[in-house]
This record gives sequence, structure tokens and C-alpha cells, in this order.
Amino acid sequence: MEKIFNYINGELVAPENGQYLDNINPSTGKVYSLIPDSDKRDINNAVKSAKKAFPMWSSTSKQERSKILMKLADNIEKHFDKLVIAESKDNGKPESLASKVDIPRAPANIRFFAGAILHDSSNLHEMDGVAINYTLRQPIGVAACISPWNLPLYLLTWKIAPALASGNTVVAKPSEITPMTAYLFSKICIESGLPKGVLNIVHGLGSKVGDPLTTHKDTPIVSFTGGTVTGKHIATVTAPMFKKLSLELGGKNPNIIFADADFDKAVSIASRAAFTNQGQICLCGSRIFIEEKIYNKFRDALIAKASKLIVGDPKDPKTNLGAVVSKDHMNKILSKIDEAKKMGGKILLGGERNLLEGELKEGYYIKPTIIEGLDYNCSINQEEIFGPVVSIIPFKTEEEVINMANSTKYGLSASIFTENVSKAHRVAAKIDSGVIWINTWLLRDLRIPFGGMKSSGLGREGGFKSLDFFTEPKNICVKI
Ligand code: TXE
Repeated sequence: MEKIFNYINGELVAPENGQYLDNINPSTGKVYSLIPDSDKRDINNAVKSAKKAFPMWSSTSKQERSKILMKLADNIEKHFDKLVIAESKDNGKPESLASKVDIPRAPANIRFFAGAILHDSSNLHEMDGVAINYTLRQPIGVAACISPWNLPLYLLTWKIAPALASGNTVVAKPSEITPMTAYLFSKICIESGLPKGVLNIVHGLGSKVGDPLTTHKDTPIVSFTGGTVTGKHIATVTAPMFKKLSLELGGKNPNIIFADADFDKAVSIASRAAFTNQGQICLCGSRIFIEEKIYNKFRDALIAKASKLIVGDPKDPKTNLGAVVSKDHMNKILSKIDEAKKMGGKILLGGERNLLEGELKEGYYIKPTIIEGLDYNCSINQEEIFGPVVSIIPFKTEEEVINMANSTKYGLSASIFTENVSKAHRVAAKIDSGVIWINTWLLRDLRIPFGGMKSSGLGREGGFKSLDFFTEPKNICVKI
């Protein structure tokens, strides 16, 4: 059985304790590879190697860093097909999705930041002929980058690319549930000649690997994407150490459909926003608010649209939804559906496991599920489910829908559908979310500040915001 190794000081190495965890293919429910069950010793080795590489890498010219990163991006593309298959097998998502979204975004992330450092500039503040202030932005040291399982290579590269481009060295910890593409990526780093120690990847559990990484005295920057509960824990343990911290957490994102929206477009996008990646994207629109006048018509069209989605073999190009990421996660989603039923929610579509045949018999498939009849304030409409489950809720007025949309503890993203430009801007300004789309969803420009309000996170990443996060500003005042 294939064994995954840690990537420390430029080499693929076994965990110090020699222990491994099972890695399961969610589409079959079968173990197919082994993951290092690393511990503090592996983290110490990785941080030591990153710390040693920092003086060399931070003083390497931006041109040279950019060149090396561009080569990394080219080599990801060289292994494109292999990475698509690996991401799908590890995560359960359709290969067609991995080939359109996950894997193309990895080189795009790296090229974006490799280019950005060459076009960056710093500030100068003049004091009326008395003095000038200029601000240097300098790399900080070893960055701890922790990524989740829903978009494994996409989110790993979204963090390490700006960290490395800005001259930091990195210790990354991918999710133990989806480690494979990070492992393949470490081989690509070796192939690309990335200097030893610049990037280190340690696999294993959050408690045994994530904790010693975030609390290590030599990791002054921590960038984390994952669940809100984990984010809260990381904020608590890193605060007394005054680390620079960026948190991208969960969401319970509203999709607001006004009666004057382009109907077909709104139905189609709302369905995509609810069910893409089996509903396992922090930006998924899991609450659809529909203006009462078109509620019945919209509901029926959404059911018709979603009932055509094919749940099945991730390898089949016709498949729309593959398996959810793990058995535990499948059971959690199914228990939320049961809870919804007990609260009086009406299941309009799906609501159960999708049992397939042959080698997919034990896979973790859930039918796209649409629920109506639940109060906007109940736990199902307040807590993140992170599966192919969407709740539909009618509204009468603009004021009412703004209140309902803002009622959760989250504030990551929102979509508004209307043909009335003034209304679109008015509502967008009042929704408490870091990212708002009008008449679209998941249209990403890598330059924008990306992140959430309230319990959806802390700080923003994206574009020059990421380069700001991974550097320390230093003001220098020169008396004229
Ligand atoms: O996330 P975790 P999980 C949400 C979603 C999901 C829930 C839990 O609601 O159901 O989070 O998912 C590492 N110190 N999102 O359990 O546990 C862990 O090993 C340091 C939303 O996968 O937060 C993994 O690498 N690190 C989300 C990463 O944190 C720790 C995407 C994320 O795991 C740690 C995924 C610790 N103490 C889940 N404990 C999004 N916003 O996109 C765990 N980790």
C-alpha cells in the first residue's frame, strides 16, 4: 500500500515514530494509502529546517524567488492529470470538478503571487520638507500554514504561495483527511529545485501536529483555513504569543432571490451554489431566501434543476456530485437532516444516503437535499452543515431579508439576485459578509480582499492583502 511521507529539509522522510494512519477513498470507503501519524518531533525538525533556510530565502532576490515559483507552477501543470485523479480519489469530488477548479487554481495561485512581488510598491509619507517616511515590508520568518480537506491543493497553494513569494519559509500542515496532493506537490518541489527547507510539509492529526506547529516559539505567523471551532482554539493558544494570525473559517451564506431577478439564471446559480463540491465549500449558499411573490415557482424550478444532478462515480464525466469526504462527515450531515425533519422541516428533495453498486457500494454519497418550512432562526438555518443540503425560506420585504441574512454568527459571503441596480447596491451594503456577489456566485478575482466577518474569520487574504499579511511593515523616518 502506498505510503505518504513528510517533506522536511528538501527530503521525503518517514515520521519519527514510524506510525501511520489509514487514508480512505470516500468513493469506495476503502483504505488506499497510509499517512504519517507525525508528532511534535517532526514539527520540531520541520521548523528547524525552515528557520535555517530563512536567511538564504529571505535574501534571495524577488526576481529569483519569482522564477523558482513560476517553475513550480509549470511543473504542477506537467502533472495535471495525475493531480486531478489523486484529488478526486482522496476527497471524493468528481474528477471533472478537480480538473476545472482545484488543480488549475494551484498554478494560478502560485503564478499570481510570483508576479505580484515583482509589481509591488511601498509607501512614502512626506512631511512638508522636514522629513520623509518610507515603509519597508519585510518577511517575518517561518509561516505555519494549515489547510482543510474541501479544496486541498487549491487552499494549500493559496497560503504557501504568498508566504514564500514574500520571502518567508513555511511549515505546512494539510488536512489528515486529504493529504495526497500535498504529498505529490512535495515531490514537485523537489523536481523543481526548490531550495532545501524553504517549504516543509508535515502530515498528521490536528492535535498532534497542528497544535505543536501553531504554538511553536519559532512560527510567528499562522494562516489557517478550517472549522470555526478549530479557529477559535488556534486564536486562544496563539494570542498570548502575539503571533500574526489569519483565520478563514466557516459560513452559512445567504442567497437572496428578489422577484425581479433573472429567474432562470437565479435558479441555475442557486443550485450550483448549494451543491458544488457536495456543498463542501465555505462559500456555498446554504440558505436561499426567496421573495414570497415567486416562492412557489422558484421552489419548483429549483427542485426540478437539482433533481437532474447525478450523484455517482467521481470518475464518470457525467457525475455532478461525488462522495462527501468521510464516513464521519456523512453521518454528521445525515444527522442534521434528521434533526431538520424532527423540527418540522419538509424534505422536498433527497434527504438520504445515495447507495450505489459494485465497488462504490460502501462510498459516502448523499442525495442533493432541499428543505423548506424551517424558521430562519432554528439551528439548521444557523449552523454550518457543510454538505449537499440547502434550506429555502420565503421573505416579504427587503428589511426582513436583510435581518434574516444577518441573523447567523457567520459573515463570509452572500449572493443577491435582482435586476434592480439600486436595490442590489443598497442590500449589498447592509449584508454583514466579507464577500458579496450580485447576480453570480464564486466568481473569484485573486486581487480582492477575501475573508469573513464575525465568526467567519479574522483578517483578509488575497492579492496585496496576502503580501501585507506575510510581511511586517517597518517605517523609517529620515530628517531632511
Ligand atoms: O476542520 P478542522 P474539519 C468546517 C466544516 C466542517 C468543520 C470541521 O463545517 O464540518 O469545519 O471540518 C487542522 N491546531 N470546515 O474537522 O478540524 C486539521 O488537521 C491546529 C470549513 O476538517 O478545522 C486540518 O488540517 N490545526 C472549512 C485543519 O485544521 C488543527 C473547510 C482543518 O480542520 C487543530 C473545512 C489544532 N488544534 C471544514 N485541529 C472552510 N472554511 O473552508 C485540527 N487542525
